[in-house]
Amino acid sequence: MQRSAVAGGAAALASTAALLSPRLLAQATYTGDGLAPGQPDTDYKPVVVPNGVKLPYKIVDGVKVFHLIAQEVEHEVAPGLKIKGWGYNGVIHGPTFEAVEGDRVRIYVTNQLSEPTTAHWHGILLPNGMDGVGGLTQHLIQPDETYKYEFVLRQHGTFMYHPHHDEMTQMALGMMGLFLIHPRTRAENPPDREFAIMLSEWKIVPGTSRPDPNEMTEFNILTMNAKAYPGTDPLVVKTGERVRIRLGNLGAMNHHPIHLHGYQFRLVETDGGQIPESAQQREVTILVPVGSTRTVEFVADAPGDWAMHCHMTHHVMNQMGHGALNLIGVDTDEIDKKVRKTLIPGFMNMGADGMGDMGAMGMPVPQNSIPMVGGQGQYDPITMGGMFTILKVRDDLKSYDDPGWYQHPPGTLASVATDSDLKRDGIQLPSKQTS
Ligand SMILES: [Cu+2]
Repeated sequence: MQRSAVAGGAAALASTAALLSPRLLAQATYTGDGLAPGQPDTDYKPVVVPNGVKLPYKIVDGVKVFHLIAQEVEHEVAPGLKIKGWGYNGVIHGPTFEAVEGDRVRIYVTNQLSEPTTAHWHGILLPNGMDGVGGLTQHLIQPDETYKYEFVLRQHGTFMYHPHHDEMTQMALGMMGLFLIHPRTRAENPPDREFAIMLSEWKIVPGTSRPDPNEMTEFNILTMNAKAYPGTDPLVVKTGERVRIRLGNLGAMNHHPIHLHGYQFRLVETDGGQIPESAQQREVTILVPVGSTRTVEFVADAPGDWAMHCHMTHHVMNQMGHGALNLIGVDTDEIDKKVRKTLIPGFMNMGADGMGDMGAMGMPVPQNSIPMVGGQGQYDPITMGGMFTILKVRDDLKSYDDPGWYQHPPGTLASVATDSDLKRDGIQLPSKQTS
């Protein structure tokens, strides 16, 4: 069907077809050559990808032309930890595609790896031969070869891309990216600030730099856009702005329940499309399953520094928190002395009083590794690392650069209880526990 054929009578067909099949709707709307290339700022407001970059494109005869180059990339996961991974165009994860429904895209993929690869456009409705499944729908892209993919974007939403050859290795080393498609018609009530975050997980043995693709269960680096806290950039918004956060998960094994403090958000979209407003559920945590995207929206009406993180507690720790002995409640002085004397000079056990002190004590860690917990907060160390970031909402912002820590108005900050507080409210303190 050509464009001219759908201009008139397709609306009625489309509305009933949509109930039966989004593909029918898509085909009724955008087939043939595609529409005029959608333009940033005119047809859409670009999405912010914290710590990430967009893939540039040029327009050739009405087609958006992109070029992905698969290659080895050195990447800093957080200060102190650099890895030798695989990515695209010099970055891990790969750069984010941003386009508009109806665009015709032509994507060149050059393979600079030491093994074959392919590119799969995850969640995108396209001709079978463009689907990028090595062996099944195409030949492998051999080292130094360049392949060409071309299709019309028939939908909008949050999608992803990744190799579909030796997935276990290539994705474990970082090869994945986001593919954002804006609606052709701008929404009536568009978000003021839009963010996109890819969730992933890695096994990187402390002191090494090559992610281990053989790991099945014990991932020790959990990332948002390939950064572990304190490497993650904050999401900065002005009070009152409508915020949309697009989350994708291409980790190997784990689903991630992403929790935002201070707000209820609405689940507005999955990779299966928009959710009608009447069906949008309010949540404070959204599970992002492997191979899926979830998009949430809220109005940022509460200023502050609000944590946003995976709620699996082992996913907000960095390398050194995993595999330690459980010594909580044990008097470890004697153990320390004996081990120091006989086995390891300078040995220091970890965690007899809980593990909250492990970020603060400047504990030595192996070269090229990061401590278990995150960074220094405004008041004390933040005992979360990994899949953790901060939503910073401020009344007065001159730019969207990191505004620093939130200054809590008087009377709105938790503080130590005074004797007169305790007396006034009749709080009896228990006698100190002895262990
Ligand atoms: Cu998680």
